Amino acid sequence: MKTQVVIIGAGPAGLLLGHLLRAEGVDCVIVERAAADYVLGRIRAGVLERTTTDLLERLGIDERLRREGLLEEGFCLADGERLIRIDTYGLTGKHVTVYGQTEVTRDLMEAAPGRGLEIIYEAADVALHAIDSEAPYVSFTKDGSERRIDARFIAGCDGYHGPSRRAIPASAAREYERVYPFGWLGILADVAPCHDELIYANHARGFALASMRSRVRSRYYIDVPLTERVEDWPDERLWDELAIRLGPEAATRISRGPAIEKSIAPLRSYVFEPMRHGSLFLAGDAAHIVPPTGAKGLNLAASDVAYLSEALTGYFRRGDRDGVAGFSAKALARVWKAERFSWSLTKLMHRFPEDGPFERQMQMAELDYIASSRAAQTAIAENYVGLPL
Ligand code: RFL
Ligand code: PHB
Repeated sequence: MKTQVVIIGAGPAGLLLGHLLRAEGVDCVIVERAAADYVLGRIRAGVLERTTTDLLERLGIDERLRREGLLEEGFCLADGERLIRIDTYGLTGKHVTVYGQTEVTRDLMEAAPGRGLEIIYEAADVALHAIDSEAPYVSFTKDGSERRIDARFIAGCDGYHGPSRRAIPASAAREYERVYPFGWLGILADVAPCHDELIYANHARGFALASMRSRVRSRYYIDVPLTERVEDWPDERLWDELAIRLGPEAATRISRGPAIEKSIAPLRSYVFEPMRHGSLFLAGDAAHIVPPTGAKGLNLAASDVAYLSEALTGYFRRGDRDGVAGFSAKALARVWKAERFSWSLTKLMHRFPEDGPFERQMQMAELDYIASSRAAQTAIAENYVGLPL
């Protein structure tokens, strides 16, 4: 089999890239290790930037998003007692949209057949070959038989654990990493959210986030040491802890219910440079990870593939090699700014084991400053709604 671009991974990055390329008449095939249902079962991101929703609108895959997505005009930071509202819409003129990654993925999957986007699920032993040449190929096993797809380019959209990044020789790359000493324990429940906007709280006992998927489905998180397990947190213990950390105002409005999903995700900042090697491009979590505190991971995957589809379209439609050559630098400039924002919000809102009373006072002073400064609120708001492409 031969195509123009083989995309590895059918997460948000791979699916969006596939649709963007098909919309421009570029041939591509997506090869995914997991089954479609498994991909849909992962509960992850919940907040979409305008850049991401604009892409879905451009593709015309936004009908359900417009109907079911919740337009958020602001969010809150909490210091254990009060809520500090960041009026993102008033400060930037932009909303973010609450619409789960699961729903984005489902919409992109369902639109694929009608747009000539082929997705091969349950592909085992996916391997990349000849990425230094102009004729790379991908091999895999499907239903017991060996298969091979030849292409001009490979797009590695296979997340943090996929094979694409590892195909790049270490001598040609540089990695930057910060691993955090805690994880986020998340709970999804069919209860009304405690507040109509998200609340990120820094309480003396630790971090908490009140988020949602809809007006009847809530998503909450607390930070926990990496030694803890989900079994250590029966629902009632988790609801009690959330009520304390989110502060008195939110606590009175928390509705409790059984967990539909509960899991612990480790936090990491990670950047791999460059995002292109020969005929291989990396996009999304394959190239970088942010801690979830700024809600940037999925949105960065979307901006990466917006840049990449532009570069690849230029190459195939106009023979333009500059876009391809400039992709990595362009994408990384935006990635590093999102890394900075996610890292600084993580530092502001979490307690680190090495922190003492001084660091706690610094966090409280910074929150107090944010509460009183329109300039500080604007800086947070413009990063939260997403920097321009
Ligand atoms: P994904 O979603 O990991 O998809 C990669 C796909 O590649 C497949 N794959 C392979 N395919 C073929 N062969 C192989 N050998 C393969 N190995 C892997 C995988 O099966 C998978 O289908 O990466 P992608 O597309 O780059 O998307 C990135 C986002 O998923 C991620 O950044 C976000 O979920 C991060 N994130 C959030 N991002 C936001 O923008 N806003 C949020 O509110 C937000 N909240 C979150 C988050 C991530 C979280 N966790 C669990 C890490 C909250 C949490 C708790
Ligand atoms: C979520 O709803 O899962 C969510 C929201 C905001 C974040 C991270 C996760 O910053």
